[in-house]
Amino acid sequence: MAKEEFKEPGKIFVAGHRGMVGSALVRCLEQAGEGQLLTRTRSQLDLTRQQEVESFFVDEKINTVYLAAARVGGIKANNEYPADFIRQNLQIQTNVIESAFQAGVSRLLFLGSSCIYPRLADQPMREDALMTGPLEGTNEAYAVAKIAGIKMCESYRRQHGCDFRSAMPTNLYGPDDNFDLETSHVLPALLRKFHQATINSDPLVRVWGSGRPRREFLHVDDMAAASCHLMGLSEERYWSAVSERCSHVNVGCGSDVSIAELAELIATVTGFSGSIEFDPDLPDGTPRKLLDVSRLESMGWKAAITLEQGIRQTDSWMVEHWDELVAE
Ligand code: GFB
Repeated sequence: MAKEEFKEPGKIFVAGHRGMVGSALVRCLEQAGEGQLLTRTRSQLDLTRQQEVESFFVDEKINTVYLAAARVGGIKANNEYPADFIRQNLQIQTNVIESAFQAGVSRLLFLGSSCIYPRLADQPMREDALMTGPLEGTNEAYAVAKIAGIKMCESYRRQHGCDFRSAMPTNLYGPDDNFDLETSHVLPALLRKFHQATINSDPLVRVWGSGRPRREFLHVDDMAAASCHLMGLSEERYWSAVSERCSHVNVGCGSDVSIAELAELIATVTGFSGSIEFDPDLPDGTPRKLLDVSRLESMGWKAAITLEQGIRQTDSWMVEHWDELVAE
């Protein structure tokens, strides 16, 4: 596809627009005011159904795709439902990538996760650490699906010349996150637990695991901005900054905190003054997961929202939606 043609982003399909990342992408693209946004709810278009997805792409003449639809969850959900995580993610991404190719989509961004890297990868983790060692057991099924997505994009480029790119975000959080205590990630879970404990005047909050694992957290609006930035780069600029067999770009803020430090920060933001206890019977997962973001920075993008700002903003969002959250 000629680059001149791409200057008009045309119809932009955001797959997964009701999720935390998809809704942030919609906000970001609306603000940029380029192209015509196209979204579909799950009941309108089931992305796990190949035939439906193929017909949708043929009918809609889509030019650009942000592939943010995925089955996601925290450490417990990943550990308990590995079959669902591997099957649904492989189906969604295979259907969307193949249909995008068949329908002549000009540019696609596949979104993955930092759990693609080996459990004990050198820190910070560079893109070329991919497939250099065994994965973390609690999310191996999800990680394998995401690695397959990156390799599909690379294979379609090598065989068909497609401009299919990949971004690998670190642990994300923000508005529209999942606040369910069983299936969520740590940051929304702790916001909810500490807020509830403050309302109830509870003396104690229990935090899963040892508190020692370290995680890097990025606000979802930063993730959306980075995604739009990567998609705005010319074909030449993107592919000269990556390589054909290592084409994904890490998206993070470049620093991490321990789960114990995160809990302290969330206690402060929510006004909790009781004590914090750790529960070593629950899994820690990977000891550390900090991304090397030098590739992204060399492509001209840097995170803007600090962890404290992001947590305060997400806390306000949660408090505003509290009645809906506790009713679910
Ligand atoms: O956010 P989280 O579930 O994801 O857990 P991962 C991070 C750390 O926080 C773990 C601890 O060490 C948890 O034991 N933690 C403490 C808690 N309290 C809680 C709590 O109440 N809820 C949760 N969920 N954790 C996921 C992967 O791994 O990260 C996915 O399973 C994906 O595949 C995602 O990659 C970004 O960072 O451990």
